[in-house]
Amino acid sequence: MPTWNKESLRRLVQREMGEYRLIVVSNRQPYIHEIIEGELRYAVPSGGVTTALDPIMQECGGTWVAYGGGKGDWYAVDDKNRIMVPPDDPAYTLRLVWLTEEEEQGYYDGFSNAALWPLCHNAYTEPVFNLDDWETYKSVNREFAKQVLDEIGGQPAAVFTQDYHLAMLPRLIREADPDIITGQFWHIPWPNPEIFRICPWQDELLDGLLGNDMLGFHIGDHCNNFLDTVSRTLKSRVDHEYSRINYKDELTVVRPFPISVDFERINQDAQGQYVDEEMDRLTDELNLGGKVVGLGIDRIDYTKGIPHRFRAMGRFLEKFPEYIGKVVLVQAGVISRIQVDAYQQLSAQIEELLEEINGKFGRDGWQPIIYMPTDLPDLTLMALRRMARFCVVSSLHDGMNLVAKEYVASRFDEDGVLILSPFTGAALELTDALIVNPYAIEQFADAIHQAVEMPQEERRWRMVQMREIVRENNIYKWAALMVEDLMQGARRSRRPVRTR
Ligand code: GDG
Repeated sequence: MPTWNKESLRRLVQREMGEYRLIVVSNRQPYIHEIIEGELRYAVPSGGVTTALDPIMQECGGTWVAYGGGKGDWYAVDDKNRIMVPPDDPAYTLRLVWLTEEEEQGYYDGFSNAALWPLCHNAYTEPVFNLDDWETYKSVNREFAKQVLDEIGGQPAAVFTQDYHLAMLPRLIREADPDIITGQFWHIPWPNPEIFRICPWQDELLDGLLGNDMLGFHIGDHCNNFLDTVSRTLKSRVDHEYSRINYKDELTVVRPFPISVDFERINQDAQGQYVDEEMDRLTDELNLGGKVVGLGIDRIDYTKGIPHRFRAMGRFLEKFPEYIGKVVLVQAGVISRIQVDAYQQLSAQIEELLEEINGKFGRDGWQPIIYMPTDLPDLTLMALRRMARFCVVSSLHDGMNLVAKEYVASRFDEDGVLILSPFTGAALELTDALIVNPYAIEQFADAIHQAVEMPQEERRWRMVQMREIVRENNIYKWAALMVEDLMQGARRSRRPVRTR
């Protein structure tokens, strides 16, 4: 089977979708507009969902409906709240939904990020269930549904919803127009029923999600947890063998689709002409000459195990003091969701640990951890990946983790060591990483030691194997298998799909 690429995905979409329009719906927009010094500028927000879907929309066209969160968005769109994107090379339509500050707070900061996010991640942060937030979550889902239906205008369409912000959307769409094909991808883990049942509104959430013809998760464990949750909660027939649910006489198939990255593009970008210059600049600016560089890139989130990583770095230097002054961990990534209490506590904890570890080991202008919590340009992130002898992904729980796959895709030199938490979806594929439990500080410190001392030949063969896997299981394969499953499943189960 040849490797999936842009062209083969485009052919598959044309064949499978026929006259159906593709509508992607997500909370976050792929391009955000701001007014900077009186001028309208756009930026690409960071985060896994947009990183994965934008290249697909660029190939396949269609409409992406999302919340317009940028201060300049209103000035960028037409009277239907639409704009063609990417701004430099338009390929698909972006349609924005406006929310008030109160709506954003209740739906996004509140129910999505203070309730559902901790509920679905085993990171020992207690979910906050607030009735007003829940009501706002539902009313915002209704607003999204209204905009999506207006965009579709009664034409044949397949709506592909993204993530946990929009769990109620599929049911609303199906109730309004049962001919619309509905699929959803849940980008975060799904917990077991024992955990999920603490949600006071679990029945309604599940009812919303079962408005989908197809529901995708990253890995089989999350699919099984979802099937178990439904069978314990709703009156339904759950078929574990074929991984499908019959509820209200409608079928939902539940499938694993491990998400990935655009391997070829990252591999090319890593060889771009400015990357070497940027590596030189960073070496000077951060005083990295002659040092072994370790790297972390994460949204600053309590699921990513950043404090665990810092403590492991401290323990590594305690156990192997010969590396004091010789190894540096660069931690990059944007501060996120700072309106939510748990994120403010995380930021404070990180600052404290930095002070403690850098204070204890730092000397003569050298510090063991360089913390850069800002939105760094892609070029800088790429240069850091290229410079890093090892990259640390220490999530306490993570649906997939694209940072791990991006690191592998950018190492065209077949060098570098990936230290990877077993609690990521990525660990099922990248078995040649050094897999280490982030809670086990001794093993974690030893893994850093092993990464630093690993002979070049071993680094090479491990990296070669991991690159083959990411090259093969790339983002186009993720999209192709899902579109195929969604359209063929709908064709088989509840209605004829119109083809050209
Ligand atoms: C969710 C799931 C799943 C990070 N910091 C910066 C930056 N990034 C980019 C990374 C990567 C993306 O953001 C993060 O993706 P992840 O997969 O690591 O994590 P989540 O945002 O939590 O995503 C996750 C994903 O959805 C996809 O399904 O893998 O499990 O939690 O691309 O490189 N990019 C920029 N500046 C930063 O500071 N520009």
